[in-house]
This record gives sequence, C-alpha cells and structure tokens, in this order.
Amino acid sequence: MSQTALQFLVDSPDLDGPLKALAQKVLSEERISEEEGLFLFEKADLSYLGILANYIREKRHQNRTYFNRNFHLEPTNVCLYTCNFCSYSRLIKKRSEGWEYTKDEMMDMIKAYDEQPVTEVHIVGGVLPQYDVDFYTDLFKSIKEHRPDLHIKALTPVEYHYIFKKAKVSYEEGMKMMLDAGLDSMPGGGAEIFHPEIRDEIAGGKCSGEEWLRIHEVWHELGKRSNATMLYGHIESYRHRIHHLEELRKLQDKTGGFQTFIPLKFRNKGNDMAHVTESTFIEDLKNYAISRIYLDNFDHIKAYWPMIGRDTAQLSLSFGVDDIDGTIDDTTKIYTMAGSEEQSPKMSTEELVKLIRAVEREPLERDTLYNIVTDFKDVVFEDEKSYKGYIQLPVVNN
Ligand code: V47
Ligand code: SF4
Repeated sequence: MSQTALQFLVDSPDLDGPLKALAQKVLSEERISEEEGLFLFEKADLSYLGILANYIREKRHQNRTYFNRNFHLEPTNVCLYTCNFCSYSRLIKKRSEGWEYTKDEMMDMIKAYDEQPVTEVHIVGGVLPQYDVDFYTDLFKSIKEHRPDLHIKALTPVEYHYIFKKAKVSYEEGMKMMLDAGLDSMPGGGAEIFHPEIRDEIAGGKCSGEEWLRIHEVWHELGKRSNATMLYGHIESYRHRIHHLEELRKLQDKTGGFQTFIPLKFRNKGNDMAHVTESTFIEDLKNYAISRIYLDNFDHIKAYWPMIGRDTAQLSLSFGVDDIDGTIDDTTKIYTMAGSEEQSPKMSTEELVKLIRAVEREPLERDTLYNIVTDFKDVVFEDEKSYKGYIQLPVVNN
C-alpha cells in the first residue's frame, strides 16, 4: 500500500526537482545527505514526508507496532545542574521541596511490582553527590539479586560523566563496573541538542555532546545496547537538528549499538523557558518523519506517548514511528511537571493494544531488546467491536 503510494509519488508529473529526486532516493534505499535533510525540514510538506516515512516504516516493520511493560524509578529530583528546559529538578538550596530516595526506599518500590508482569525498570533522575558509583552499583546488584529477569535500563551520560569523574575512573572502567553490577542497557536521555551553540545555552555545565556520544560508544563496545533522544522545538534551528541526527547516524555506522531514536518535544510549563512557544502538532509529525528518513541505520523510531498524548501517538504511526514505549504507570514525573499531555501517565496493556489496533496497526509486546513477549493477534477484548479509537473527526458546521 505505502510502496504504491511512494511509487505513485515518484511517477507523478506534478512532482519535480529535488523533491522528486529525494522520493526516488528513498525508494531505492539511498542515504540522504545533511543538505538534503535540511531541505526536507525547510521545504517538504507533511503529506509528502508522511509517504516517504511510512514507506520506510512499513518496509522495515509492516504494521507491527511495539510497546513494553515498564515502570520508572526516579531516585531524586534534586540536581546540581540547572538546565533551562527542566521543570522537574529542584536546586540544592530548595532540596526540601524535592525527594531523595535511599537504596532501601528504591528497593521497596521495585518490590511493589513483584506480582506484575513488567519486564523493565527505567531509572533516571537528578545528579547529586550521594548518588555515586558505589550507590548505583549497589542498587543494580540488589535489583538483580531480587529479580534477575528485570531488565535494568538506567542512567544517562549526564550521570555517568559526573560519577566517573568523581570516582576518578575512565569511561571504559566506569561502564565496565556498571555492566558487572547488572546494568542491561542505557536509555536515550541527556542528549538534548548536541551542538554547543544550543547545548551551552540550555544545558550548560553537564556533559558535552561529544562526551554523551563517547559514553554510548564505550557501552556499545562492551556489546551492549542503548537508545538516543533529541529534545527539539525550542531555540534550536533545523541546522542544529540535522547536526544532531548526523552525529547519531555516524556513531551508529561505527557501532550499531543504538536500538531506538526518540524525539522529545519540548514542553514549556514550569521551567525557565516558559516564554518559548511549543512546536505545533504538524511540526511534531514532520520531525518524526524526517527522523525516520534520515536515520536509515536505526531500527526503531519511538513516540513517547505520555508526552505527546494518545492521539498524536496514534497518528505518528503513519509518520515513521513503530514503537510507542510502554504501559509506564504514573511513576514518571519528568513530563507531568513540564506540562505534558498526560497528567498521570498510565495505560494498561489492554488500552495500549486497542489504541494501536484503532489505527489498523498490529500490537506486539516486546522486551527492552525487542524480543517479542506477546503477540496479540489472537487476543480479542470483549468491547473491541464497539471500540471507536481515540481519534475524533472534527464536526463541520455548514
Ligand atoms: O534528557 C526534560 C527530556 C529526557 C523536558 O530511552 C524534557 O526509552 C521535553 O530520555 N520538555 C529524559 N522534554 C527522558 C528520556 C526518555 C523518555 C522515554 C524513553 C526513553 C528511552 C528515554 O527528558 C531528558 C530531557 O531531554 N526533558 N525536560 C521538557 N520540559
Ligand atoms: Fe538535572 Fe537532568 Fe534536569 Fe538537567 S535535565 S537539571 S541534568 S535533572
């Protein structure tokens, strides 16, 4: 279906110049350049981008749409850094307003999921001196002792850079210590925008773009996988987004260790960038589509539904996205504090399955490494026949 749509576009007499050449490139699986990526951001319209991105998505995954069963654990929201976009952190001088969990408290939270079929814990939070190499290696070991099959996806180069420096160990030594303690994979956070023109402005003081990339490289060299993100839609220009995507594509060519790319839409509530207007819904879909087209060496593009909402997540599945993260639970505060669509992000497996089916895609529960846990092909929920999905058509008044 989408192959026909792209072929039809390429053959259309109404399409010429660079747009025709780029559509032809996607059809023949040729890589697009940085200039061409920039051109797509600046000149291509959404329907055109949708055809290209959906072609790639369906060629790789057909209708398959992945999600997992996970929960988030955020050790602290107190942080030494002061990223302008962050609504979540509390400065040290206001630490009484935040939380700082001990290892025992965190283990109690882990144990609260004992009876539930979750496959992953996603751990990320603020940066503070007491959360050091010893704290995290001890935590990871305790989680593995308690529940060996629970996949630990934890911490970003922001934390790793800080704790390794404090412990006076190299990235190589530090990541090996994490591996030995039970770390399974790294989430994609802390990437923001790599280009120093923007990074220094919005996330000054924490690890640089090069350091972020290098820590992922070291982790991949240990044979392990990780994700990547990009915080977009604030003060960056399209040139900065392409630079970011290009850096990721280059590293992926080298290591092949990234699994998923997750574009993160900047939300402006309760932070020092509240004056910056958020990107439009059209812009969000364009960004997913161009990410899918540009990152030809990434298997998956993920839409993080708690942040963009269920309707956009459903639509994104036609703009290059094949993964909508997980059931989550309401344990993550990063987005709710920044004004995300979902104020208490929690979706049951049944709701996720229905949400995916409502846009005629095929839901598959995966584990963190994309092994299939449950294929819902033969599972039909009682009320599904009358289920209308989340997308409401607008009422037109003549
Ligand atoms: O690094 C913080 C972003 C990230 C805001 O790997 C904001 O599977 C928008 O990385 N508006 C953390 N974004 C979350 C993250 C993530 C989420 C889901 C899945 C995975 C994965 C990773 O959240 C931070 C930062 O880039 N962020 N504040 C904000 N106001
Ligand atoms: Fe700290 Fe992360 Fe927030 Fe930056 S984004 S202030 S590093 S918690």
